[in-house]
Amino acid sequence: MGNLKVYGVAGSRAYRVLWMVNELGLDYEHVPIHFGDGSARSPEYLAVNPNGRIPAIDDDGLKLWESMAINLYLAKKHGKLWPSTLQDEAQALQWSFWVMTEVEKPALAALLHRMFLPEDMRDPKLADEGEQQLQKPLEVLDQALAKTGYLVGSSFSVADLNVASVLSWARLARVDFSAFPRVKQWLAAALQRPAAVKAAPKRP
Ligand SMILES: N[C@@H](CCC(=O)N[C@@H](CS)C(=O)NCC(=O)O)C(=O)O
Repeated sequence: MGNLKVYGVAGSRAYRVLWMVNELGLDYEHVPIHFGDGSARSPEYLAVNPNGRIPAIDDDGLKLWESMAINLYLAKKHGKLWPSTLQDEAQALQWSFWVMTEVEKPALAALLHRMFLPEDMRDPKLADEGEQQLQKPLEVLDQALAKTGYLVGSSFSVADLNVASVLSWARLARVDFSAFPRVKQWLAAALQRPAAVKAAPKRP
């Protein structure tokens, strides 16, 4: 079975990877490296991810970082949530790059400035700008979901997981999805999957 370590606390981008390992039903050791306390800068951790960021994995000696790359690797390795054709595989890569380049930054702006930053550091204008910048990608996503209700093929795959895990920030930030009903429903269903619920940070 091998020896898998997942680095990074659930309340970070490591959530995306924890969700994936739960979907795959893998045995793993969770190493809850935090991003705010210097532990991601220790020499031991820098030997896993020289960027000093979470998440990362060590899979039987393979050290890998970048949340989307990790999830694509794990799905392909275990042959689950992984598309069965080259064309669908290409689309899973497409959606994973897309969500990082088109969605992550504005979603994070909305999250930081509506929820995560201390109140005196929040700038509502930056949150609203983030929400505004999400309109076009949300429209693209809504159209893409029209055919089967999933991003690639006709069942839940790594593409849905990668995109939904990033968009979970927009949902937390109370971005208005009412103009994108397919996205709203697809996102709610994805985030309610048992593996996603299990991976989510436990709130007191
Ligand atoms: N593109 C990377 C980003 C990783 C990242 O920035 N993680 C944050 C936590 S969510 C982090 O480690 N921040 C610490 C820092 O930047 O010093 C990925 O998706 O894995």
